This record gives sequence, C-alpha cells and structure tokens, in this order.
Amino acid sequence: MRTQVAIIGGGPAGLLLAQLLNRANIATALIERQSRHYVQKRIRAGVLEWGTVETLRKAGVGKRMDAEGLIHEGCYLAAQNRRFRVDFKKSSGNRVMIYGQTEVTKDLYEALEQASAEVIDEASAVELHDVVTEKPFVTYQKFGVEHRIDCDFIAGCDGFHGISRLMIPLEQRKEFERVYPFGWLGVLSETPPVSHELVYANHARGFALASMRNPNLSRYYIQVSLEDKAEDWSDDAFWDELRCRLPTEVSEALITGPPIEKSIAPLRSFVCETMRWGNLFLCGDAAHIVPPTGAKGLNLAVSDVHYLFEALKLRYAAHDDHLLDQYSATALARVWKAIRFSWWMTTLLHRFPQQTDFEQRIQESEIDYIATSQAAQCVMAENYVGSPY
Ligand code: FAS
Ligand code: PHB
Repeated sequence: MRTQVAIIGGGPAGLLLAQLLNRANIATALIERQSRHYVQKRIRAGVLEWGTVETLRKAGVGKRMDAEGLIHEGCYLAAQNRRFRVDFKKSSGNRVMIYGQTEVTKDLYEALEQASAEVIDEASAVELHDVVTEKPFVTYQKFGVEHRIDCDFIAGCDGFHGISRLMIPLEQRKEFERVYPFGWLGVLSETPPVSHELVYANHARGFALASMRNPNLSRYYIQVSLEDKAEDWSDDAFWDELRCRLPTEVSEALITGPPIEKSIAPLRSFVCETMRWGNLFLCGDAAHIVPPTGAKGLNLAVSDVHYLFEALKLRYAAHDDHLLDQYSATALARVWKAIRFSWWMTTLLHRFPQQTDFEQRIQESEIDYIATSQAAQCVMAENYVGSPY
C-alpha cells in the first residue's frame, strides 16, 4: 500500500492529524496497536484549551463538544481551608471547555470512519524504516499477515511508550526529565460535581483536585505515594481523604458514590529535543509529557498537530518545506512554556517528601499572593487557558 502520510498511534494526536489531513485531501494511513474500543475507554484529560476547541471545530468534530461541553471562565485555588476564584475571562480574556478526552477520541474515530479514512487498529510488530530517506515506509502485522505502507512522511503519534522517538539515534536527541515523587489517584463517579468549576487544593496532607465531565459525572484526584496501589484505597478512605483536603465549604457539599473508574497515574515532566528526524515528525506524548496539574497533555498534542498539519499542507500545496523545517523549533517553544507552567502548578500544590513546615508556608504564601494580586492571577490565567499557537 502507498499513502502520503503514515501516522503511528490512534490517540488524540494521531486521530486529529489524520482527520485534518483527510479533510485537506492529503492521504493518510493510521496504524494503532490497540483496539478502537480500548483506546476509547481510557479515562484521561478533561480540560480543553480554547485553541484545542477551535482546532477540533476546524477538523469538523466540534458538534457534540459544543452541545455537551461545559465552558468554564475560571477555577478555584484552595489552601489553609479557604478557596478563591481565578477569573480566566477577566485575567486573560479567554476560557476553557470541559469535555473529556474519551469523548474527543470517540468523535474523531467516528469522523474518520465516516470519511472511510484508512485506520488500522490491533496492529502488531509495527516498525518504521528508512525514515531519513525520501522513501520511508512502515511495516506491521495484522492477523499474522505482514503489511507494508510506503509513504512520504511518518507522524510518530504513539505516545510516551511508543517506538517513534526511539528511531532518533540517542546521540541526535536530547532528553530532559523530572519524575515527581508521588502519583494521582483518580476516581470517576456518577455524582453531581461538588463545585461548578474546578478546585485545585494545596493541603499539608497532599494535593486534591475536584473536576468533572458533565453535570452528573465527577472526576476527583488526590495525591498519593508512588508505593500505593488503587486497590489499597477503599471507596470510603478515598472520599474521607478528599473531604479532608478540600476546604470545608466545598467538602460539606460533596456527594459521593461508587467509583466507575479508579486508577493511579504517575507524574513526570519530559521533553525530547528534536521532534523531527528526517521524514519522521513526533507529535504529542511521543515527544513530551507533563504532569496533569496544568491540564496541558492533551492540549500540547493538539498544538503539535496544528503545526505539523499546517506544514504538511504547505508542502503538498506549494512544495514549500519551510514550515516542516521549522516544525520542531516551533512546537518545542510552546511545549517548554507548558512544561514550565505544569511544573510550577505541581510544585505549588503538592506536598513533597521531607517537605518542611517552612516550605509548606512558602507554598501557602504564594497561593495567598495569587489570591490578592491581579497581576499574579493574569499570569496563571494566561498559562492555564493556553498560550497562542
Ligand atoms: P496517547 O498516549 O494518548 O496515544 C498514543 C497511541 O499510540 C495509543 O493509543 C497507543 O496504543 C498507540 N501506540 C503506542 N505504541 C504503538 C505502536 N508501537 N504502534 C502503534 N500504536 C502504538 N492530560 C491532560 O491534559 N489532563 C489529564 O488529566 C491527563 N490525565 C492523564 C492520565 C493518564 C493515566 C495518562 C497516561 C495521561 C494523562 N494525560 C492527561 C495526558 C494525556 O491526555 C496525553 O497527553 C494524551 O493522551 C496525548 O495524546 P497522544 O499524544 O495521542 O498519546
Ligand atoms: C480532569 O478532569 O481529568 C483534569 C482536570 C484538570 C487537570 C487534570 C485533570 O489539571
């Protein structure tokens, strides 16, 4: 088989790139190792920057998001049993949309199916070949049969544990990493959210976050030790700890219910420089990872896709490679801003091992400064809603 752009990975990055390219009449073949059902049942991100909202609309998959998504013009920070609101609209002129990554991937798979786009799932033994030549190709197996896809370009959208990044020789790539000494225990419950907007809470016992997916689907997180397993936490123990870490005025309103999902995610910051190797271009988690504190992971995948799509469109329309040549630098400039913001939010809100009372006070004082400074709220809001593309 031959195509123009082979896409490795059917998460949000790969799916969105395939959708945008197909709508621009650029042929793609997407290869995903899991089943479509498996990808869609993963519970991940919940907050869409407005740039992501506009890109999904441009991709023709914004209808259900606009009908079911929740527009949020602010969020709350909490510490010392008090919360205050950061007004995104007032401080940045922008807002975010609450619409789960699960729904985004469902909408994208649906659109690609309607367009009869080439999406190969449950592929195994996926390999990239000759990526630094003018004739790269991909091989994979499905139902025990080996297949080959010849293409012009390969988009590595296969996440942190994928193979694409590893195609860049170690001496040609520089990796930056910070692993955080805690994880997030997340619970999804069919209960009304405790607050109409998200609450990020700093507490001496650890971080907590009250989020949501819709008016009857809540998403809660508490910071836990990396030694913990989700099954170590009974439902009651989770709800009691969440109540303890949220301000009283919030936890008094908490409606609990049996979790329909409970899992622990580790936290890390990671960047791979370069995001290009010959005719292989990395997008999303394949190139970078952020701790979810800043709600940036999915949104960075979208801005990478935006840059790569515009570059490929120009290449095919005008045989002009200058945006392709600038892709890695352009994408990394925005990635590092989000890496810094996610690191800042994580450092501000979490309890680190051996953290002293002095360091707890420093965190509380910075949160108090944000509460009382319009300038500080502008800085936080501008980063949270997302820097321009
Ligand atoms: P993904 O990892 O989503 O997709 C990569 C795809 O490639 C996967 O479907 C995988 O099966 C496939 N693949 C891997 N290797 C392959 C191979 N060799 N061949 C073919 N296919 C292959 N972000 C937020 O903004 N907020 C959050 O709350 C949040 N929570 C998260 C919780 C967890 C547990 C995780 C892991 C991530 C979370 N993220 C969150 C980040 C997450 O949303 C990612 O940023 C987002 O999924 C990135 O999308 P992709 O780059 O498409 O990578
Ligand atoms: C979520 O709803 O899953 C969520 C929201 C905001 C974050 C992280 C996760 O920062």
